[in-house]
Amino acid sequence: ELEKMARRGALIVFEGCDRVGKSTQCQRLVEALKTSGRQAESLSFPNRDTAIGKLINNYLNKKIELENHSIHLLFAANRWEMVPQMEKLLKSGTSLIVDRYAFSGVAYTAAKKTAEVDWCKWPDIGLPTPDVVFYLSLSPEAAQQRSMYGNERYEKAEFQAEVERQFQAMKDESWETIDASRSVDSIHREVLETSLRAIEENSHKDILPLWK
Ligand code: 2DT
Ligand code: MG
Repeated sequence: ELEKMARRGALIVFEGCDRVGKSTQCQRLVEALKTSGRQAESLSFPNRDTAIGKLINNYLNKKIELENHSIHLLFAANRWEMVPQMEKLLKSGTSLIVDRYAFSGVAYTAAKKTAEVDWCKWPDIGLPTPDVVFYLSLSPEAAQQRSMYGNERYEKAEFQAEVERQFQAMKDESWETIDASRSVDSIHREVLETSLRAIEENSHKDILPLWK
């Protein structure tokens, strides 16, 4: 019976501080899945291409200032505006490989200490729940040594250390924590194996609402 039902794609999320290798691993994973004949697409948040995303981009580039709660809600809105497209792709059997998601939203705002974690989670309640969250963990010192942080907002060692603490407090046993000091190839092999398993295991399961 199950075999006759359409198989959905998996929602696979990468989280972590800046410079831990999320984007590299996203790219490698999408390529590997496609090469193996599976449908896969990448997506990153913030999605700077939309009207809301352009506002967020101006904030990150320090062209504009926004109040902390206000920018938090824009990041969440920037996820919600992508949900119809995400659901359509997942239902059609395409796996989505996502660079940052609601967990970044919570960690970065909570690190500012102007809003409680529960408040930070609220606007993202009900988003599609990821099938896998890969948490790339690296000490802020090691991240900083990889290359100089750029000029964007948040790219400061002290703030990154607080973001890392927020992620550590938020993560649960369902997350796949990865020591991001390992080589790109060795991380990729582990990520691919876990992702292939998740694609198989979740293909006939419903997508549940996040944090409900
Ligand atoms: P990138 O460097 O990955 O483009 O991220 N951020 C991101 C938030 O503060 N809230 C969010 O909801 C998301 C998705 C993390 C740009 C910066 O935006 C931060 C770094
Ligand atoms: Mg960045």
